[in-house]
Amino acid sequence: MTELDRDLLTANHWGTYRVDVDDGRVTGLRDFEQDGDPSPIGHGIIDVLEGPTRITAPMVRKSWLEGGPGTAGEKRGEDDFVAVSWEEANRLVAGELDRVRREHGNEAIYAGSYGWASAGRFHHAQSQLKRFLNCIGGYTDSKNTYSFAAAEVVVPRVLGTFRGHLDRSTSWETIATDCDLFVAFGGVPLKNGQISPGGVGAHVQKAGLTTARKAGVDFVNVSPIRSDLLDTVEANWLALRPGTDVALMLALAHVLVSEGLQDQAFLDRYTVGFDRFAAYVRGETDGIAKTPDWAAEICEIPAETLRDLARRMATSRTMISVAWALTRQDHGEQPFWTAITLAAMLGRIGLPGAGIGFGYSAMNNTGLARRPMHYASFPQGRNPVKSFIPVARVTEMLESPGAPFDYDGERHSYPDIRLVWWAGGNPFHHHQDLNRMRKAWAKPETIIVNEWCWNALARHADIVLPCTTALERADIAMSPKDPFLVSMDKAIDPVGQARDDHEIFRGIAAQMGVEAAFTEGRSAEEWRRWLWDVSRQQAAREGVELPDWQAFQRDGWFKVPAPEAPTVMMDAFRADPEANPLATPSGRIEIYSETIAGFGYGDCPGHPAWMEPAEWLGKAEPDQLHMISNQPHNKLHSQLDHGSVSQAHRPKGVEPVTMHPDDAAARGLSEGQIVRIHNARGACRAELRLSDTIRPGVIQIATGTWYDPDGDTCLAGNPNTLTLDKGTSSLAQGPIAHSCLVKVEAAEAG
Ligand SMILES: Nc1nc2c(c(=O)[nH]1)N[C@H]1C(S)=C(S)[C@@H](COP(=O)(O)OP(=O)(O)OC[C@H]3O[C@@H](n4cnc5c(=O)[nH]c(N)nc54)[C@H](O)[C@@H]3O)O[C@H]1N2
Ligand SMILES: Nc1nc2c(c(=O)[nH]1)N[C@H]1C(S)=C(S)[C@@H](COP(=O)(O)OP(=O)(O)OC[C@H]3O[C@@H](n4cnc5c(=O)[nH]c(N)nc54)[C@H](O)[C@@H]3O)O[C@H]1N2
Ligand SMILES: [Mo]
Repeated sequence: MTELDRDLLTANHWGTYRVDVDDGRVTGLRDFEQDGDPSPIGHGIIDVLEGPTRITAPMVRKSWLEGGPGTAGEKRGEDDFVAVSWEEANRLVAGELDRVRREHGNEAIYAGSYGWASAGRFHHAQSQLKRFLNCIGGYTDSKNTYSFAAAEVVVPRVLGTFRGHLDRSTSWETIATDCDLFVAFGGVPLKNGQISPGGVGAHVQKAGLTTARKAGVDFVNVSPIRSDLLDTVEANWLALRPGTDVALMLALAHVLVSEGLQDQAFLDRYTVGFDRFAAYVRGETDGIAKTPDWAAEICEIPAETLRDLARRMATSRTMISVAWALTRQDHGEQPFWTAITLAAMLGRIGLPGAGIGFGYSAMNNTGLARRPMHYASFPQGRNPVKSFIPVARVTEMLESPGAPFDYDGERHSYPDIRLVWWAGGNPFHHHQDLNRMRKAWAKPETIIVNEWCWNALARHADIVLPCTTALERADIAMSPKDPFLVSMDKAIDPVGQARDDHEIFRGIAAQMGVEAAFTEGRSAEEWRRWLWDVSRQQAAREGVELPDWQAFQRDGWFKVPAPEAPTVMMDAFRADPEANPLATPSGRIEIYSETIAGFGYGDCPGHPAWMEPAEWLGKAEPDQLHMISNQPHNKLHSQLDHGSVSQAHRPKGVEPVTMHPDDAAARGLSEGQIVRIHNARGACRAELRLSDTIRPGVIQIATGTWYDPDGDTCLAGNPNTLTLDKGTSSLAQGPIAHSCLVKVEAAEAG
């Protein structure tokens, strides 16, 4: 499409690719030559750009169109859709927005619209949606993420910031040179390193791990799943019960305290509240000493193994790595707080290759040496509406308007939502207890969705506005988390009547008389130039010269030079804690937080503590199993689940579930069989895979399968029919997908 004297490029959260186009159609993607470890995920888009799953015209649910807003919400997901023109769609949407804001106020519009959308800096669906709604009076928003909400709220109380430290994760280089022992809670599964939000130029996670191993680093994989660490790093596997990491870490702390192995000088200089934590560990406050024998009962790792590990950690340069998954469980605030405390006791925070790492397990960018760049974002404007929810409280909000909820020391109440708008996220993927959510989803008067494919979200909407994919529009992949800046070229024309999200909102803005405020008079091309030029100025202030727009377009990509020295998290604080205090009340690491203690929450006390999760193997019925629904290796969440790469792993049309052979034998189940996973909340079908790489008592089924409900059962295998919808605690109210007990039986034939 674009007249360029080079191969076309595209970029997304899973990589950068060259695009082959023939006669107006995308015929293939080729791996980016700068990427030594490319991800296959991208190739899954080719066969679904067109065809029955593509939304090619604005669509309105029949009952809504005939009966108006609020008609037969319970038929969402079952009703037929009627195609309408864009003019008609714009008229319907504008009229309904105007009605809702006049009758109920802008607070009645929920547009938290959580989700990953696409990688481009301009066509970021949420930013487009939020900017548009801010032009017409605002909306109720959401706070925090599904990834690690608990950490986003608790870690700033303990370390002053969470994201600030995450963005300065200690580089893999220093792990190879300065680390002896890498203790990975939740492992470092290579499947996850395929991803980086906003784009990936070159994948480095595998090289980071293998180089460290070659340099002599010993690995410990604390996880119910052995394959959470690459075989070649020869990790020692501690197959704990899910949800019991805090008990295990407390036992390590107990060994350190009782053998006097903690680094008291570090604790004295850099932390507050250690004594109160130590008293709890010794059992002085609750009568329970957190000994290895105590923990062994809870996590089912032998006490002797825990003693040995604690002593090794005390005498080695140790990196404690915690997977984000540990926050997505009941009391998910505690694992990171406990891990930080343990790392402080070892005294190596702020030194190369050691200390604490948040999420080497999660993203390609964790541990990737890169400069701290700042780029321009598409401006969202100001939202005059103050009402919000913690992101994972969406079902409760729809169920209970006006009901109070606690969050981070404050009490708020749920708004009365009449209109929901989602653009660039999929709650029928990400939310827990989908059968419950689906009932609550029937309540709003109108649900509007921008989507490109007929997934469960689109099928459960009233008005579906068909958007383009990245291949149908021009953009820039420019993430401060990756050194590669990539031109996302327009490869083909929009499929059917699909429009870019920006163009969708421009049309509705025009209908409502706010087009000039929405566009500021700039075309899409002019916005891209603006984003580049402002980013270029900001980069210059960091001492990095980005090419001008023409040169960038000519070359297609640019790599920001690597920093001169590797990154070490919290090195400045360590070097001089008085000059570089943390942004906590004490300026130090708060092992005890007066602030949190002051909130008086029974489910989140003033120091890290073990609290039994709502569901775990310690209080399971004999035939119950713990279900881990982790990230899929063959896609990003639900994106491209319908594409060839994802479908190739699902020959029987249902998602595979992994089970230990002993658990299968006890149930008379065998490899390849279709099973039914169920609990009181619902059920899903899955194809059984047997493996001794999973701990007995635990099953693993990836998230991402498109929800396909038949009553309370998902026929395709979406595990969120089973997960529990409850907040981590009154502090963060984060999601807890990983605290979930289920039963498994053979599926009925047919
Ligand atoms: N059980 C369980 N559940 C989980 C998790 C878990 O571990 N276990 N993990 C959680 C986590 S960490 C996360 S981050 C969430 C992820 O949840 P989401 O981010 O909501 O999931 P995605 O499937 O990435 O949703 C992105 C949606 O945007 C659409 N899209 C893509 N490009 C565009 C575009 O240009 N415009 C528009 N309008 N739409 C576009 C896609 O088609 C897709 O429907 O899931 C959470 N849910
Ligand atoms: N391919 C691919 N990569 C992705 C994503 C994707 O959808 N696909 N999603 C991205 C996103 S949005 C996010 S937030 C990150 C998430 O990154 P993570 O949260 O780190 O990813 P998960 O795969 O959910 O979990 C990592 C491992 O933790 C283990 N685990 C689960 N529960 C426990 C527990 O209680 N204790 C211990 N010790 N281990 C446990 C599981 O075995 C799991 O494999 O991944 C990102 N990377
Ligand atoms: Mo996430």
